[in-house]
Amino acid sequence: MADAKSTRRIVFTGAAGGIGTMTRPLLARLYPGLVLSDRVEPADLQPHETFVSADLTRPDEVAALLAGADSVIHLGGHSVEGTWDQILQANIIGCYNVFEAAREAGVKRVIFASSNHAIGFYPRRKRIGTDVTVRPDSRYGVSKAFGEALGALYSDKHGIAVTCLRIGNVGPLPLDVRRLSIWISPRDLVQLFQIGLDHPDLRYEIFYGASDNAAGWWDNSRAHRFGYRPRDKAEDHRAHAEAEQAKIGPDPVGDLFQGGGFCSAEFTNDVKRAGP
Ligand code: 15L
Repeated sequence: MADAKSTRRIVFTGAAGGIGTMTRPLLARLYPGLVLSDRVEPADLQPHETFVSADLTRPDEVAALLAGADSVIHLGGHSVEGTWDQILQANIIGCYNVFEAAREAGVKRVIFASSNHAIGFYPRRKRIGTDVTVRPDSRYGVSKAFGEALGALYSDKHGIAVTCLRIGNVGPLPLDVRRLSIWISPRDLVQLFQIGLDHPDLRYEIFYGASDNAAGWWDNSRAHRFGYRPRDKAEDHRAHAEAEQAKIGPDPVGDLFQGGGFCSAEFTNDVKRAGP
């Protein structure tokens, strides 16, 4: 028999995107009440899946989407660097609309997909926790820092349990040497979603979205304290990552910083002044 946990309405924004596509099948098994949302329906929507379209820049559409929701996994938005207007609409206004509609609807939990690009200008040689000052590497990274701040506000002021996941790079394999440090498998990411959706003590947390990576730069002890036990290791795929890296030329700026190419794009500073 389905219990309350499995039937509660959990809204998943950005469901048609890359991360949504990789994690949906795993989540569907755990949470049959999952409602997928995006601007357009995923091409591979399954008969058992529920889909509601919504444009996150439209407060009325977001309010209708979240009516009656228990929790939200908010992945929707622009997932790489973009023009200011793209970032403003999709990631600043869209994110605000989601938190505000969540408050109005009495949503209990929000999981916000932040990104490693909120802290991308930390040098690779530095190990950081989740309590460091943000150092965004792009307008995109700034929008993720904004979402983390918005999450803190809605947690402190309105009592929503908010989990911000500074996601590294999600996929079946680490794509290059940088990703050996920041990679996360889809099933490890789903484990972090589960903590955000179910952990009884959660109020406001930032976790790194990374698997058990020996070359990692991040202290993820907060996630471990909440029970995170990643099952996958980037090192198991080192040969693949190094072979892919050999096809990519050096990036004199990006190679120094955690955010990689997001740091070197549009870069006009002196590298020494920027940090490493
Ligand atoms: C991100 O935040 C992006 O959404 C993703 O497309 C990758 O660029 C990833 O970061 C990364 O840093 O590899």
